[in-house]
Amino acid sequence: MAFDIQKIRDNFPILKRQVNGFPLVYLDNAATSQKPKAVIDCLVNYYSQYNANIHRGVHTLSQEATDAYEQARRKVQNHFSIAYPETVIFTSGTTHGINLVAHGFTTLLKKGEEVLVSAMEHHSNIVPWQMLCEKTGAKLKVIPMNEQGELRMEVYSELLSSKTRLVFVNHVSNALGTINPIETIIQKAHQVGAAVLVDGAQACAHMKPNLKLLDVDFYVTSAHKMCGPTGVGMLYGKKEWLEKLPPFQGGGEMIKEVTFEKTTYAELPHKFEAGTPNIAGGICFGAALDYLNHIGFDAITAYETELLAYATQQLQSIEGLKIFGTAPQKTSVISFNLEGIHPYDVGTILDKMGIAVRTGHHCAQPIMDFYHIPGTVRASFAFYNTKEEVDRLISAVKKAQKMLR
Ligand code: C6P
Repeated sequence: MAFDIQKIRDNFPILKRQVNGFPLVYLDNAATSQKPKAVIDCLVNYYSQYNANIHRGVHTLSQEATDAYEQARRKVQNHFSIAYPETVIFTSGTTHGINLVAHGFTTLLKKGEEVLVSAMEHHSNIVPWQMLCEKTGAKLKVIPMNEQGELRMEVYSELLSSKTRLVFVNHVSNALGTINPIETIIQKAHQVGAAVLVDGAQACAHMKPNLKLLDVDFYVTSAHKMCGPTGVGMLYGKKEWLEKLPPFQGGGEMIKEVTFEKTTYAELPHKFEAGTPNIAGGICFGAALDYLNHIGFDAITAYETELLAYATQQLQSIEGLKIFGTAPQKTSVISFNLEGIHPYDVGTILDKMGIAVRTGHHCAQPIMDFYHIPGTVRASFAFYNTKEEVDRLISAVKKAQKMLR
């Protein structure tokens, strides 16, 4: 499909909205993406045509829902080049996936062993591991970053040792946009026998990771950042790991047999999918992947790269504006501050002009501490944003600067 931006924008009903008397400019895509009609229709169709619980009923609706849910699992499997469908675990999102793995390692990690986390993680990829270390007595060490917002790979190599059991790192930083060299990170970790969990929450809207090639141990992401519904996501784990980890939650669906004396657990993926899942979410995650693949990730990446270059150049031309996160390998995320002005005030004024950005620490406080700032204004672009919208941002930022100085 040729990249026809107007046609693409027409797929997103929300982009026709007015906010505070202005046409909406939605630049908070890293928080959550907007939803195309294909995904909205998928949700409406599920609830109006075949809403039923899955894996349980013999009746037609239940079978239709089960088939659609399992078909969505296959779509996720194919999209991420995963070898076995049962290694795709549906979760409620990235946070759930990370907590599931961290919980599993309470039985596998020992006192004195080490886990490495990068300095640019979202709190979701810090706090569960801190909790794990508290429970097990393992030690958490930090892979530092440099001023540009890149990981210091030479220090990473020094930190790795025979004591390292796990490394967790994001594929893309939500606050800086940095694309981390996860191929090298995974290879080096494997050389010392450590497993790697990659947080792909911010990557999957911009690229299509091939998990087979990456040889990653665990990969987690959220559907809502990639045009899908909220409350659903994916945990991929290598089969041998998922078989080793204990279940995260107990309940219906995850058992083989229950007696008061002993319970045995179901096979993968059900062992990790206790209770009624987000059925509509899972099915329409599949619809979101179909939609993105129809546009094609080569086209998405090329378009977003151009948009990022244009927005960066325009923002840099504003005197007193500083960009945080200047790594050469970046997705279309720009964090910035205006000298002497609090990011919250900038965000509030932009909203008055119909422009949605995120302000604050972006659930990545260690990054803000590194730069000695309370937070940033973050403009995050998707393939449905335009150069005209960048221009609206630039003129609004200039206006805010004048008003607040
Ligand atoms: N970041 C942002 O505005 P959930 O909430 O589970 O779908 O995703 C959590 C998460 C984990 N890792 C990274 C790198 C993330 O960016 C996020 C979510 C949003 O940056 C909301 S805080």
